[in-house]
Amino acid sequence: LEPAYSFMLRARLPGGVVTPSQWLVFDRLAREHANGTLRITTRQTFQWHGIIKRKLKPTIAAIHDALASTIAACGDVVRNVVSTPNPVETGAHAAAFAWAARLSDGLAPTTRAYHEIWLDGEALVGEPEHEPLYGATYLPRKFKIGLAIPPLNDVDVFAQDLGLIAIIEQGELRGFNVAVGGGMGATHGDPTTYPRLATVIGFVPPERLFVTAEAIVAVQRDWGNRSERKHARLKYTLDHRGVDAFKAELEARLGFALEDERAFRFDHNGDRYGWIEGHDGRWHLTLQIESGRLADVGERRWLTGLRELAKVHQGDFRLTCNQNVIVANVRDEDRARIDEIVRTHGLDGYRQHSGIRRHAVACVALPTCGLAMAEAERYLPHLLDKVEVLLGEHGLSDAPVLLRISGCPNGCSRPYLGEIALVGRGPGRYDLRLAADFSGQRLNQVYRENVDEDTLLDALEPLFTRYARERGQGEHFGDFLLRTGVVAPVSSRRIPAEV
Ligand code: SRM
Ligand code: SF4
Repeated sequence: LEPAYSFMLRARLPGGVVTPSQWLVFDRLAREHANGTLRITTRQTFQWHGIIKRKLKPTIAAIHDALASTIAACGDVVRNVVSTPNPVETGAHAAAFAWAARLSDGLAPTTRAYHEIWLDGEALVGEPEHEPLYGATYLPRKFKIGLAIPPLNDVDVFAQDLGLIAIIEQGELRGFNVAVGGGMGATHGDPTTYPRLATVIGFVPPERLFVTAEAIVAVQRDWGNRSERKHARLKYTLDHRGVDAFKAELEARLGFALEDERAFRFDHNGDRYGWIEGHDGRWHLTLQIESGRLADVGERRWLTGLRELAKVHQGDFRLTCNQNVIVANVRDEDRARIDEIVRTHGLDGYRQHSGIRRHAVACVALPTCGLAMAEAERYLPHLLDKVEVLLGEHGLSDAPVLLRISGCPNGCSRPYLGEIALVGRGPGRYDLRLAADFSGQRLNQVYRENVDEDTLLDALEPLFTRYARERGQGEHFGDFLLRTGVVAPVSSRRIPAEV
């Protein structure tokens, strides 16, 4: 008798776009094949947990029949390309999003093996397949691409191997600043691994974007470290070979030089909750889904609520990199009905949430993640309850503070970009990191190492006291900690996971 192994499946959903009919399929799979929950990830897609082995194939087939896929959602390939989740704000936003979809399609593996194994496709016999970009040995490691449209950095563009910053002038998409070498993952106790922010190396007009992205992936394919997996991401290639050498190689392969980077400014890297109106008069409603977990628990009937929305919604859904969902492209006359479903299923909690709760992100961690050292998603609500008490005592309940928690240093919630971050060390113990900025452009630093909950709350309390008294007008918590010297400034775009 074989043990009842269970698996996690992840869809590939470029830009996080989901149609209502796809939603209904994904929801059914969650209830019939998985653990009764749908999990929105920090890369704008869905995960299903707890799928037992014999249900894997029918689940993948159903995802395929819904015109989605799981191909290249994992592995040493270009992963799900993320894009600002509200691309309909102006016509130029829609054009930028179309580029994200083009990159996702054009840089995906072309293998038919996936179809043969999972979809009962034609058997592959004879000559080995030719992968034009990936070759026989694929990439040294995963490769992540994200596209942001200033002033919103809601994809954390500097955490991507390849970050693209859309430059929109007079309502026209002029092109993209190109940033390379972002990444979060690190290993405790190994200072040769570290989170790193991507470096902007230039600008390309739209018609040169695809070839540039493809060439960047190809240089990493050829230059990336294939003997030490911990150093195989593009960030290490750049630091080992030098950004200038990388750029020179890229331009030599392209046959043209990148233009000088264009000016841009990011305000924040969170989501905008509630309704906003798009350029074409359609409306978009962002709902907060704590840790991205859609489940029915008590008053919160979020899985059912989204299912009911999918039954009536005429537009589409957009998953965000902060694990939330946008009910997008709603006609004005349909808003009341949407609001009613949202209210009756407890999906409007964000209205009452404190500033810190609205900006909290947690990775999955226990019980499903085999790499977790500490709790994250399951611990977040309890931690927030306690931190909120401290903030409330100082009149800071509405202060927007960016909190991120990861169960280990791999950094799936992008914790190194949290103004306050907890990175798991062991059961109930975390590194407390502080003083990233509010827009995903500065890494935080270790403030207390390997501490339990009491110690980290004791460490935060006096900082909240000072922040309440001494902060400047509109000054964010992370900036305040840096200005007042609680955390020392670092000049580098990369810092060891532990200092
Ligand atoms: Fe991640 C591995 C969950 C986004 C860095 N990540 C894992 C695995 C698959 C554990 C494993 O390898 O056994 C986790 C599955 C847990 C579970 O039970 O579901 C996992 N990662 C996630 C998700 C679901 C976190 C979430 O709470 O939403 C995110 C799924 C993204 C997606 O839809 O594709 C997720 N992971 C990220 C991000 C954030 C991002 O991409 O914006 C990062 C940091 C950025 C980066 O890659 O540098 C991230 N995950 C990692 C790493 C460290 C990679 C490294 O370079 O060191 C690992 C471990 C590994 O690859 O060996 C990892
Ligand atoms: Fe698992 Fe670590 Fe990623 Fe959290 S950060 S999901 S614990 S691999």
